Amino acid sequence: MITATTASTRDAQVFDLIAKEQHRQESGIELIASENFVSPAVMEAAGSVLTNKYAEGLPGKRYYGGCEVVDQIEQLAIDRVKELFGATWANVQPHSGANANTAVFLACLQPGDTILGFDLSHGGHLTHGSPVNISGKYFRPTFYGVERETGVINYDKVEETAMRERPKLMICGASAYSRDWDYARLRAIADQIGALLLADISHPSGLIAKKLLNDPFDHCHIVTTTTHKTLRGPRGGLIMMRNDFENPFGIKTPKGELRLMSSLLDSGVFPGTQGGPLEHIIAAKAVAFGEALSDEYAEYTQQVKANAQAMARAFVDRGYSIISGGTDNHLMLIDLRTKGGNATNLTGKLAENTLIKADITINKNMVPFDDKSPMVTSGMRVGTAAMTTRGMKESDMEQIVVYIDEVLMNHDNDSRLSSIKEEINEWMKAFPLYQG
Ligand code: DSN
Repeated sequence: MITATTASTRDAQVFDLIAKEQHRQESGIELIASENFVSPAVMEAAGSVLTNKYAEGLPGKRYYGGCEVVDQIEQLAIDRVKELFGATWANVQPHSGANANTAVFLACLQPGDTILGFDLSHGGHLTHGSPVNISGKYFRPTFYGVERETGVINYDKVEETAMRERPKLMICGASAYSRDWDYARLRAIADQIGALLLADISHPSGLIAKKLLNDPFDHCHIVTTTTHKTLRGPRGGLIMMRNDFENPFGIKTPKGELRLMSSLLDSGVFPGTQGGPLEHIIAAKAVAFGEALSDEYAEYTQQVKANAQAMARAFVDRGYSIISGGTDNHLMLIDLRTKGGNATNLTGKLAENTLIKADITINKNMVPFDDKSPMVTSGMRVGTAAMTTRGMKESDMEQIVVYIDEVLMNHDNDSRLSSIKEEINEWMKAFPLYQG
């Protein structure tokens, strides 16, 4: 029998550290654009007995017995996410966004095939062809980027690159791009060269679900996302399609029929790139998708967007330069070189290391055409998903920018930084995270 943990049998080393992390999350300002805070129900499902179960396969088609209950849970997650995005097919098993993308590559590409993605140094993602990732090692990566003058993607240039490079798969989506995407234009480009189009909507997926941004599903053959950013679920990934279709690669079933893309993608996840699905995390995804179907979540996403716009205005008012001049979604990328000139010598690294002293968490980020290395950078990326979950509104975003500016302008004044930290810790008590 496994007995319940008591105060005396508890693994203090681990649980004291978890308590410290909870305190860190509760007492600081969290602006990492890819982070959010999940509900207690999501955490309860993620910490449930479902972690004990092996369930390789799909609902109704498993390689293990005893899957009657997890089948129902996984089916619930699939049904809810299909309703949320208006999709007709979903695989909720990818352990992460990176795994979701790798499964798509395995389903659609052969080693050496050409892919075209958004340049990482312009705001793209590691898994869209970076030479240090499997996507750039096993395939031939080519890239498009933003214009130096505007910070915005020029779709005519994307077309030129696609026509020249003839990728088999085009990828749109980013981790640091604050503007919406023209999915219809990208599909028109993909159709000219017979490429498949993948949208990785990991960052703005919550805003897309609530129709606050363009809908990729009618234009992109395949859509991937993480579940833990604006979608506010447990850490994980998923793959979806609105319209399934026969694979263009001639891969047939034993009966000689062309396999559907959904079947290739399912195989890309398991057995292609993963083993047993994390049914506890899939249950937590189901809970989060249920929450995301609510009116309350729709209001939350509207507030995320309104907060990002208020924050962008506040940065501009204080002399900071935002790449592309503003934001359509939940995040923005700030070029620190324009603030304070050489007198402050601000870099992303200095900003990240100084802001954390005041309990403000951001990440340093390359800006397009950056003259500094990825470990230093000229930029910082911030997003509003997490602080909006804590109940913050537009005026709070302005206050956050006041604090950030104050910290950066006093980066060599430790006593000023520690008094700002105290003020912030006190202020955060007005936005409780996990009551009780
Ligand atoms: N690490 C995520 C982000 O911060 O955007 C992307 O994988």
